[in-house]
Amino acid sequence: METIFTERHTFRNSKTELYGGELVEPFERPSRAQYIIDRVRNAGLGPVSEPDEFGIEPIYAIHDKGFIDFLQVAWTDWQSEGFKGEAMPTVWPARRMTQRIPTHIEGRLGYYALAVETTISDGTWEAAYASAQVALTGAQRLNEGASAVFSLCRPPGHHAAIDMYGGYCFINNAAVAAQHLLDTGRKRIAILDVDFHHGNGTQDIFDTRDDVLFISLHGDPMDAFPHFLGHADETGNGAGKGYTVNYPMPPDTNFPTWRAALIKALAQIAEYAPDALIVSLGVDTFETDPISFFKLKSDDFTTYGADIATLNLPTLFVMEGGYDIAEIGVNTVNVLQGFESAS
Ligand code: OKP
Ligand code: ZN
Repeated sequence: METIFTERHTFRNSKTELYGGELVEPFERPSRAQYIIDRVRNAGLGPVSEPDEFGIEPIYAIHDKGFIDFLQVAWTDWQSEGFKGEAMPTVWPARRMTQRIPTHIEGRLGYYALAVETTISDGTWEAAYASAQVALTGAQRLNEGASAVFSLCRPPGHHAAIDMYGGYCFINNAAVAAQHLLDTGRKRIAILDVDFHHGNGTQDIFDTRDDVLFISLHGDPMDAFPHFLGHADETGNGAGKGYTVNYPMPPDTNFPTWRAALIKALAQIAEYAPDALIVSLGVDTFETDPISFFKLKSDDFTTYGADIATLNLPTLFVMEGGYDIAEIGVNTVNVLQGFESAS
């Protein structure tokens, strides 16, 4: 399987994350991608290629223009205020307040942020943009006839909504890739999100659409980030009714329980009969992940990679989360090798 990767992910190197009331080194850090690419190479998964250039239009095709233009200037606008730390909001358009977009950078940060842990810092836009190009290149490889591709995206994307960033995400890489596949001739795409966290951004983007089936397995939002989306009764709206499926699961969920949800999800994807599958691949379901609460073991990732292969669909794996950094490479490549061994 080919991997698409660029060192430009290192432009995203924020120094701070607000966690437990303290500013700590971010869990989402450059060494994550380094561990994954090292394992891809050492395991002999296949060739590693640089992304091609698709420009900004495929990003505007998914996200609000004002939001994307904000991301490009947020860091310089923040610096112009003379602030010493990295950019983060302190105020939100909360219940019964207006949804007008303020002029001041602090107001715009609150308008476009869905969470405060994720700072905007020097190079954030450049890395997020490159990450989207990595996803687009993977999608284009499917168009060129590849049966499976790994887009090693960083920063991740599945929390990025139409006009909101947060949860370490800025541009929704999986959604941008899905739209590219639709715009180049495919009729139906399924997105299977196996990251520990609910893919609220992807759900938001495709909520009212029937050309993308979105299925997510994740920690119950009553107990886990993003807390305000991902309940089982969210099934899509309008034309999209029935094309969003959520499997929230409680703390300490083990592999047999998780896999039972996966098997249901795979049956629903088969029933939908998409032209391609995108897997939002987060390995923060691992038992020792520092910010998650599922109990998957390294071998389980191999097993479920093989399960996904039974769909026999052109498949694009898009990297999302995973924060037990020492094991992130092994767990990620286990999914891809499990998939290949069953293909
Ligand atoms: C991004 B991705 C835990 C706080 C978690 C943000 C998590 C973002 C996860 N107490 N804060 O889905 O892996
Ligand atoms: Zn996650």
